[in-house]
Amino acid sequence: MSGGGPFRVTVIHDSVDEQLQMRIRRSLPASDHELSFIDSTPFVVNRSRSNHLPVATYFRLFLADVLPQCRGRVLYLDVDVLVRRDVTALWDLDVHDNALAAVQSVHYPFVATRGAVNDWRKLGLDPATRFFNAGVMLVDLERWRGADVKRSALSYLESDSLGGGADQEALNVALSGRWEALTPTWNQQTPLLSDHHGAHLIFSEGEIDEARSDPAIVHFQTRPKPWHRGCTHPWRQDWLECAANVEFDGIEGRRERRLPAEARWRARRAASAILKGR
Ligand SMILES: [Mn+2]
Repeated sequence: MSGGGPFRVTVIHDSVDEQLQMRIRRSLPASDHELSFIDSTPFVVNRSRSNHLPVATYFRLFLADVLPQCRGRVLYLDVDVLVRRDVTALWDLDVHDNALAAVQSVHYPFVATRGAVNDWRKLGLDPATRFFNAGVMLVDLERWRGADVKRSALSYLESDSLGGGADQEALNVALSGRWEALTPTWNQQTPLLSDHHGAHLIFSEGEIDEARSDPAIVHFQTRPKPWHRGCTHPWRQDWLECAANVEFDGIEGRRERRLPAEARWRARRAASAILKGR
């Protein structure tokens, strides 16, 4: 992360042990940023019923519970992002009466897009309701708590309407279009990089140019991720340059799990989440 601050950074996780936390701390530049790690499993254990969702699926929904003393705004970031610009500019944006600001999804721009919200009609949603990508979210905690976003999203996650979009789908249904749209530079999604995925249907030429050439936040959405061999993402080199300054060896060229191994790994995670829930 460059510039701005001081920031209070909280890592929400379920498996970062103390040794790894120390290495991450030692990797950070000396600054007055405050870093803490919160294992969020306890917030979630009674949640993963029989819907086979890994516990980490729920973490985003509990962000206001993880920071109970926090008022004002927080910026939620996925782990697969590269922040290239001072994010304090985001804090000053007017989000009007909304609990959340985010960037419209390129893969799923509207609730009626295939794979976004299957039951949009049953749920009474306008098919043109915009759908956001939840990898970067600026959240107004007071409004988030006031609007009970977590509870609506949780009840959707446990309903029969849930498709394949997990917590991102649940948040979009809970807010049903009541979120502030950010320009795509704050969440450069991978399909923005080519002309063939419909980005021009939802963003202006100027917004797309900026997000492609000098993005504030790059979101490595698709596999292979930049730490995998064979990644050809145009911002991979920038990611590697950042990674070269941290205390991790051999970060470049990790072998990507083959699909069956990936499926087994996910199944194990899901299984352990269900066991913990009992
Ligand atoms: Mn992501």
